[in-house]
Amino acid sequence: MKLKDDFLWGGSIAAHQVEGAWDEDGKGLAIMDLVTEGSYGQPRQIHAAFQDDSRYPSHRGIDFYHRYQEDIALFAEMGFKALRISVDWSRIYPNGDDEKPNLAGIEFYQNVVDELKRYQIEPIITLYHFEIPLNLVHKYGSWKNRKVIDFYLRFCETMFTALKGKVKYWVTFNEMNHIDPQTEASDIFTYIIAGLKYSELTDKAQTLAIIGYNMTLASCAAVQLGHQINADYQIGCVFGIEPVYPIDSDPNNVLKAFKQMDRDFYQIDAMCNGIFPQYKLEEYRSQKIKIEVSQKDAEIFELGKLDFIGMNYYASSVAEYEGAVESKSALFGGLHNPFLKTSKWGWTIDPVGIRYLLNYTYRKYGMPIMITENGLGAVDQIEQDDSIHDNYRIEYLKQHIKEMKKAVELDQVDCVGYLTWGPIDLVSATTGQMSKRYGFIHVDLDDKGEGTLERKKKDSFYWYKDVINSNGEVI
Ligand code: BGP
Repeated sequence: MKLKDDFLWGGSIAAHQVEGAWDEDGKGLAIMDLVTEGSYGQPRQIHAAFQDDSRYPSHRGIDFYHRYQEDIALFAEMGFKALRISVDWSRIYPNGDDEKPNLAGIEFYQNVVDELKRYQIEPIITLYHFEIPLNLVHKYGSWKNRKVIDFYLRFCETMFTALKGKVKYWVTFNEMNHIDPQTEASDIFTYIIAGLKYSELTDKAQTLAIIGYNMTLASCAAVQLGHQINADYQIGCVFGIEPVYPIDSDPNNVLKAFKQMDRDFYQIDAMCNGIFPQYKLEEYRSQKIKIEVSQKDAEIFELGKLDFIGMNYYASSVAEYEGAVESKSALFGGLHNPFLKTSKWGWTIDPVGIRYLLNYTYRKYGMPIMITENGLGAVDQIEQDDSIHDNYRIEYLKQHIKEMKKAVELDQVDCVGYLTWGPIDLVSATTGQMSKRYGFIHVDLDDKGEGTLERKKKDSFYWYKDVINSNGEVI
């Protein structure tokens, strides 16, 4: 098998990390509008109200809201076949529970999509990428409350209808899998995904389980709704998964690694098999967590099966084991894998992991997979002549694309697209920094939020253009 002729090469961005214009044209407040910048090892602060001496990176983003035409022209110059964007829910329903949508918000996304279509770039629309209206958190308690599912579905219906005939690919949620009682939680992680601080949750395990369940249900209901509005819609859900390796060949450690990786898959099981997995309900029962699957819910799971699985891949990790001194995942600089180097932000660099993840997932479900994010956050330097020699980024992407190709060509995995994270420099989700750069296009903006916002092509820009142009033959 070769990469298909219509293989979706491109990139992914998210509204709160690029748009800026946080209070323009009727947009309401969304959760990330109250999160400050942080840095490696220093978490972003989550504020209840704006503080004068603080900076909130989403407010300016990289000003994609006003510069999307310029940015899309640059993506087109690289030959992009697809761009994944997210719709900020708070632009469409400023409070989440409004009676009517904000037409200016809809118009903005229609314009962005039209601009993409002008260049034959396939829009891939994520309906939830860390952007819940703040009012839904304060008034209803976020995803703990099933009413929020109804508000989410109304928002989905508005977008499915508004972009009908223009958009084929949809994503219901980005990385809901990080919310689970079994997964290591931190304030910023639960906040990014659900607008709630982990440390402030009462009955933590029960709450995380309900949020995970409600989001899974919401995703299935959205798939069903989307298919009713247009049977041709291809609707996926995106997961951020790290392959987990055992520390050694002790069978207990191998089993531990398997279990640790597998716990990130229960929602994919539900969405691909059409039934909320029994083993997860048993696990909940054993922990005194109460989750009931009603007959109505069971029907929603059954009728809302995905068309494709989206995978965000950055790093692998090593499973914890009895007696481990360190106890954090590799994403945060935890258990050391002596075979791998890490990025400046402590994320392991593991190209083979992408092949492993693609194989693991495809063998489980036999469903098309799209790599919806992959990339290296690194510090770039601008030379005197304005050039940016980001060969480390090229090297990272090159090795990952090679392994992805092996998964397709040798292992026969049906991988339908490869989107880099941050084809243009943008605000980091976990640290709020600009200096953690992912782009092929440099944006003149620093960690203090200062700069002209001017765009500049890096060496990787020309390299990726050749990759796309040759459909992955010239890497
Ligand atoms: C993924 C998110 C993205 C993006 C990426 C890189 O988990 O879906 O929104 O931010 O991680 O992370 P960061 O921006 O923290 O470097």
